Amino acid sequence: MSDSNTFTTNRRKFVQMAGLGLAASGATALASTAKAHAAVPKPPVVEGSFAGATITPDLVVADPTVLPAPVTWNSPRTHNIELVSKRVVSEILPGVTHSFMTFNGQVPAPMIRARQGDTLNITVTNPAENEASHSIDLHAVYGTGGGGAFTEVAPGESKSFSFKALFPGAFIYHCGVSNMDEHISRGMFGMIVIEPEEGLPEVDREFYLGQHELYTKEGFGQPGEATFSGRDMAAENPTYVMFNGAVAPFVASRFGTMKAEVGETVRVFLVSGGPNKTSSFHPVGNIWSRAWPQGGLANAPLQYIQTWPVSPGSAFVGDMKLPVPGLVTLVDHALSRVTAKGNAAQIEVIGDEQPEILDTGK
Ligand SMILES: [Cu+2]
Repeated sequence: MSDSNTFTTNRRKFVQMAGLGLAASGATALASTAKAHAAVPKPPVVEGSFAGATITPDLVVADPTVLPAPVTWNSPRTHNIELVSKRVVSEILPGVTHSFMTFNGQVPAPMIRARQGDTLNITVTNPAENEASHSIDLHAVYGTGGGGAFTEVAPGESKSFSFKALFPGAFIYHCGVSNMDEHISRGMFGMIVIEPEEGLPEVDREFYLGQHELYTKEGFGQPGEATFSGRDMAAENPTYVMFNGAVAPFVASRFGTMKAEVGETVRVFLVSGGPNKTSSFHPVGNIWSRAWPQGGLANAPLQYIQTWPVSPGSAFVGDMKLPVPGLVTLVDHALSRVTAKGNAAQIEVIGDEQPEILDTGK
């Protein structure tokens, strides 16, 4: 089989699996709304300023519903954040693995959430069994390398530093060693949210996603281990463009959709790891009714934005109203990354049809 045939076959399989064809997504939407709909349980509220979890213990795929609860305190606090570098062999697709580099075993790394004026004590630990050095650069920090200059840890080392969060926003944090582009591509990035003193508008649910691209010597979907390709990274020609370290992770046929109810307002936090590609972040079938471009939480949100470019090394916070049932597919609207490189995640909106808003003709 020639390379181009392999590519076409893999691409067709992926699009079918993700339910992303037009007919397929319509059918899925119908099925989801036709079934009896029990209330969608709210994910557990995680107290504290640092939280994450994976879908299953053997995967790096971060559970998008596990993130720290919104800030409720109104005087400065101190937070202790512990980050441990871990190598994890995780499936990108069934039968295709990659040896990811992570903070705390997940992609994206756990969300850190604090309030403007708080103090954060950051500890980075590199277990002795690792081979590479790591560090952390947080874009919420004033100082050389955002922490990268004083947190580089060789295997067996642990280092700590403290900083005061003087400005609000949603920021990336990432490994900052000399070949950081490779380490980020392979999973070492997450989000730190510093809420403004007055907090953020309340919403019904929050979801946390990280987009990054992976460069491999093997083609898309080739079974076995997908090994890292520095050459393709330098050429900025990714094999996979993913959310949370897997191809189309949050669709019915993989780990399940993210779920919400008709009438709710939900917030999506997206951290764009890159290392090189900008995410043209768009909710198919919805609109960002409030959007904080590049994570600029100090500013008034923009309203009714369709697609926002989220640069590598940046973040986005967007709210959506959910007035009708069906599927909202979150994508990078550079659409070949969806049809051929694995980029998609879906929110399933469950509830009664609202024919005065949308009459689907059925
Ligand atoms: Cu690293």
